[in-house]
Amino acid sequence: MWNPAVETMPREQLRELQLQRLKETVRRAYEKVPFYREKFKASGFEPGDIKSLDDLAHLPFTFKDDLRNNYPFGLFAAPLKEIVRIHASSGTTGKPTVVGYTREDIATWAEVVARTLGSVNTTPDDVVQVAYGYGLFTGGLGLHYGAEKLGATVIPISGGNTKRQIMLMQDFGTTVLCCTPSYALYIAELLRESGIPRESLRLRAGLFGAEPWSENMRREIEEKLKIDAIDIYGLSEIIGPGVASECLCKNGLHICEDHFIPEIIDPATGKVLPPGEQGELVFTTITKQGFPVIRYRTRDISRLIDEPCPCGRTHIRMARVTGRTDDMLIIRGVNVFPTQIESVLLSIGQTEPHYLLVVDREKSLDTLEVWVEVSEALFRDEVKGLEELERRIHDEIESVLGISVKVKLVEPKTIQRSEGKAKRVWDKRDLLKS
Ligand code: DLL
Repeated sequence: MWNPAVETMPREQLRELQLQRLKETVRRAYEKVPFYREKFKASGFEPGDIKSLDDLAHLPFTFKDDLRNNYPFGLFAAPLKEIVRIHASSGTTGKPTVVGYTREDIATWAEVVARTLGSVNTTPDDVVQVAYGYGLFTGGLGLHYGAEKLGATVIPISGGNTKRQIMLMQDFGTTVLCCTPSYALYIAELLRESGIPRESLRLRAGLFGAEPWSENMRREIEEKLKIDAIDIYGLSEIIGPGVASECLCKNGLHICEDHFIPEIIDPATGKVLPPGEQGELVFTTITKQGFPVIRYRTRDISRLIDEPCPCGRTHIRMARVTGRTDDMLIIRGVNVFPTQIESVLLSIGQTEPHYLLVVDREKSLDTLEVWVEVSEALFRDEVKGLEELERRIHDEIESVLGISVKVKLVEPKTIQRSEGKAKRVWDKRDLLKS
């Protein structure tokens, strides 16, 4: 554990710390950011009204659109001369959302990422290969600073060039791999194809996040790479990676509650839901100086787990994110998450872990086609075997989703690989609209 004093802090003490920091943050946002001041005033709220943590629920939400409307620096709470770093996440439409960090924020970020790395017992003896993208995306530099703070040896290779990734993994003795789960599988695949013996690697753990993945995908990665695969979560609007990370119990992600207060709300009504109930994650930063965010609607779907964890950490856990309220597919009125389909595919196990969901509209009726790659051997197999597999996948997906789907088995390497976040959905309905 990187910071046992904080990570195992008694909850009562943690709540006191949160309240004090929340008060400071709300005041800072009110005083420094006109957007928050106007919003608070409109809802009849003054910073002095925060008397307990429960009062947070009276504050208005912040949405991604608020960031866009205040592009680029409108929500910064520090002058640009105090901002030492800017990151941005590419929006699907128009301008990116921009975030800024003061020197103190960068230190906070390194601290929370060091905890993420500490969850797999990373020490200065470890060699950490950061294969998340470096650049405006927070993945690369986020993991980088955390690993350096911890004193590990960092390989800042960024994403892509998989052959080189593997060569350096062998030559430099990488022990901890950081990348998206889909890229981890891609690396595993290339390892197998190149006939590289697993013994030539020292790899023991992987910190995977930035996109939704499933328990079955974890199993697949752990088996193929023979490592502990840990789910790590974060978003640039809050800080980047480091917001939450699983411990080796692999049963929910501990949120760094001394820096971020989580809530789960009903996305339709905005009402706060109790621990255990599924809804949309909302975060409030309580230590950030450059870019404090109050009640940010992440659109990510999860639930909070407030039972004690055997690892000894006292910080609350969030369940693995199953999807988003916005990129959740709605097909003929049914909510469909790509991870549900991924789970079915991986549990059947006769296909490769590469798939694409193709959504279309025929005569105003939504259609869903699931393209899945099969192995070379199976593809060359007799048609009957393929038909049987297709039927089996079809039946299982239909029974899970309750809607009809078409399954198409495709040749190996047909579906585009990703070196960053995987693209699992091709929604042709959008194309029809534009
Ligand atoms: O993806 C930060 C990050 C980098 C997290 C590296 C973990 C590792 P953004 O590009 O702003 O930031 O995207 C944030 O990605 O709202 C989720 O929808 C999704 N996401 C991130 N981690 C997970 C995860 C980075 N472990 C958005 N499981 C978030 C599911 C995740 N979704």
